[in-house]
Amino acid sequence: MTEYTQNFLAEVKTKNTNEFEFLQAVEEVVESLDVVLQRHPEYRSAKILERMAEPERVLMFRVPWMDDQGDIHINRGFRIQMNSAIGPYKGGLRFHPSVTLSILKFLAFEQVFKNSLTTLPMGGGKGGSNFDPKGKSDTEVMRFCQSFMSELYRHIGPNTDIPAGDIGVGAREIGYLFGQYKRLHNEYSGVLTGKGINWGGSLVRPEATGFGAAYFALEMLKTKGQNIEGKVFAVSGFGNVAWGAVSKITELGGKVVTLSGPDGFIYDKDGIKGEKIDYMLKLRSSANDRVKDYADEFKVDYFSGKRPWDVKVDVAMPCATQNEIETEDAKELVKNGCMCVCEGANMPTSLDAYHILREAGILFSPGKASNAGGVATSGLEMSQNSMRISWSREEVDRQLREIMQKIHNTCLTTAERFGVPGNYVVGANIAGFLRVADAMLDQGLV
Ligand code: NDP
Ligand code: 2IT
Repeated sequence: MTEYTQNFLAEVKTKNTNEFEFLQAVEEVVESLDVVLQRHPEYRSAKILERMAEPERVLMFRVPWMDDQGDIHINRGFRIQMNSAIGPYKGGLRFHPSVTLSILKFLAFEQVFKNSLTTLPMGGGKGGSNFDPKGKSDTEVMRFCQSFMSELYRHIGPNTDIPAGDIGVGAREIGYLFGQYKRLHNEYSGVLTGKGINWGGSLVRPEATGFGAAYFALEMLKTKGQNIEGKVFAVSGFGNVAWGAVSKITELGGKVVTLSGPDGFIYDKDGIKGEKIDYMLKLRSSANDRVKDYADEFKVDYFSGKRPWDVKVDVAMPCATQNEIETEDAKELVKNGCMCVCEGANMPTSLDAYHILREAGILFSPGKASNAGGVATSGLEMSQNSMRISWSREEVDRQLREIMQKIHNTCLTTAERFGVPGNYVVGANIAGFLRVADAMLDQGLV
């Protein structure tokens, strides 16, 4: 790293002590940007990087709600409005007990680069709460969402900030949030994406992140003259992203043999297909958060407290959460001859693990490129809302696939242009950065 970026990182660390996830995300990006900052002194003098590491606005608020027994609970709500240089803030909401300011800042930071890569007009944001949806009734989730939106509504809007789903936030939560926004604002608009198909949602949005990741993996394999057909995949998680990924990989002729949850992982040697894919939806909506139920239902192997990365596969697709592939996991993947790691989740690979995979020459795509299909399809939902039309399933899927192919090519051509051919991480970081940086230069000191 150059002295400039070392100093920059030291300052970010001082300003954001203990925000480990945020610092990890910034460090990963900065590792890639040295070469750009050397070639472009104008970005250095305009302090573009320093500005990008500071959110435009951070909202933090109280979310009081009442459970079914009449007891009162207080959660913490957040919205990080990170960067609006290329469009209104856009990014999901996460409801999970692990949510902290650091986690949402890392996600918002990543979102800025990801949204830029889609080429659609979307800035970056993220939000959520430490609310735990596990074991809550429908009415409790509704009351929580209504309370959350009672504060958030004044800070968002279809041209200001457009939230969507993430861990713990799916169609049900988006419905309750939308209902409350409409009531408070007296306005029917595309203020959220991931809406129900009868009331402004887009076809393919529920599947889009996983579909997009599978399309991206296909493009990666093609660079080695390979295909998805006949390949064996390890997928982690069992939520929205994992479900879309398993569906598309299976459709393209691949075989997915694992799923995981906070409790452990399952190994299904025959592949997860047909009714087993439908069962994933039941697992997710059960609010039990146990993947063991799959093993009991289909009589397959279950490994308690373990991650699926020591299974011998061709492609690994982490689709659960951040830092779920660590040093030892990466070594296992290398040892077992895995040829490709395609991130479906956000930052599922730790920095050290990434360096191990990179040194071993494994194809590796960062989530900000390979999981961009979700937010890209949110962008398509926004376009449909603005035009007051809805496109067919085939049309949305066609545009999604085209966007994923374009992101793939952008990563590779940018990596090549900056002297690191085949490095998707550097390609994604630089290409995502350039579009935002140029817009910031154009817009003056804001
Ligand atoms: P879901 O809530 O649908 O699924 C996440 C699942 O993973 C939950 O069941 C969760 O269980 C489980 N999980 C959490 N931590 C772990 C862990 N350590 N090991 C195994 N399983 C775990 O969320 P999504 O599928 O939407 O999100 C998954 C990932 O994809 C996240 O990183 C998210 O940021 C990213 N993403 C999501 C997009 C979207 O459109 N939804 C778009 C792009 C990226 P539990 O709640 O018990 O922890
Ligand atoms: O991480 C992500 O890209 C998302 N959770 C989706 C964001 C969105 O606005 O659709």
